[in-house]
Amino acid sequence: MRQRLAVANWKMNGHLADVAQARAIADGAKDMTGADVLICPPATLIAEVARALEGTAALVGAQDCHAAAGGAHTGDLSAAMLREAGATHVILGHSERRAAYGESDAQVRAKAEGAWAAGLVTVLCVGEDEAVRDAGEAEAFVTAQVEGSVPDGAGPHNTVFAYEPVWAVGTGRSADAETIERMHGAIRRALLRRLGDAAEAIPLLYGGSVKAANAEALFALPQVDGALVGGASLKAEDFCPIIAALA
Ligand code: G2H
Repeated sequence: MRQRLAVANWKMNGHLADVAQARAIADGAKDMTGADVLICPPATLIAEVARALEGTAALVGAQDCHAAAGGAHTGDLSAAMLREAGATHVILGHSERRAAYGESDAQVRAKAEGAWAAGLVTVLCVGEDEAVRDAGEAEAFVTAQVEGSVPDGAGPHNTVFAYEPVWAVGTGRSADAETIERMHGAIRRALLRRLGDAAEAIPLLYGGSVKAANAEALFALPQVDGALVGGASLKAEDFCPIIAALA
C-alpha cells in the first residue's frame, strides 16, 4: 500500500494574508487520516506557513531548490535553507520550470541529490507537451524523463513522483482516465527498471487541472496515489474537498 498524498502547489501566488488559508487547509484535513497533506507556498512564506501549521499533521514544501549546498548563485536558494525555513519536501522539475528556465533532466537529478543531502523529500515532475502527445511519443518521452531525472538510491523514503501532462496544467482540461492509467503504468515500469523493487512503494501523483469535481474519479484509479494541485489549492474551500476525496 503506497502513501497517499495531496500536494498544494501555490506557484507564484500567496502573501502573508494567505497563510491563514494554509492553516484552514490543515484544520479542514485534520480528521482525514488516509493521506498526507503537503502545502508548497512561495519560498517567502515557508517559515510563516510552517509556524501556522504547528500542531497539525500538514507538511510544508518548497517549489524548487538549487543543486549546490551554497555559494555564488545570486537569487537561488539551497535545499538546506529551505529545510531550515521548515520545508520537508521540494517540488523539482515542474513543467513550468522546465519550460521557462530550460531545466534539463540532468539538472533535475542534480537538484534531487542536493535536496536529499539536506534531508528533503523530492516531488519529481514529468510530463509531455501536446506536440509530443500528438506525435504518439508520450510514453517514450516520459520514460526518458524518469530515467534521466531520478538519482540512484530513490525510494519511498526520499521520492514522490508526479505525472503532469503539460497540456493539462492550468488549462482546465484534465487528462482522461485511460491516458492517466497508461502513463502511470509506463512511469511505474520505468521506475521499476531503474530502481528495482524499491520503486514499487514510491507514490505516483497526477497533476493537471485537478479540482473537486474530478478528484473522486481520479483517486478511484488504482495507479493514482494522490494529486499535485495548483489553482484549486489556493483556498481551503477548494482544496479540502479534494483531500477528502483522497483520504
Ligand atoms: C499543474 C498543477 C499543479 P493546475 O501544474 O502543479 O496546476 O492544478 O493549476 O493545473
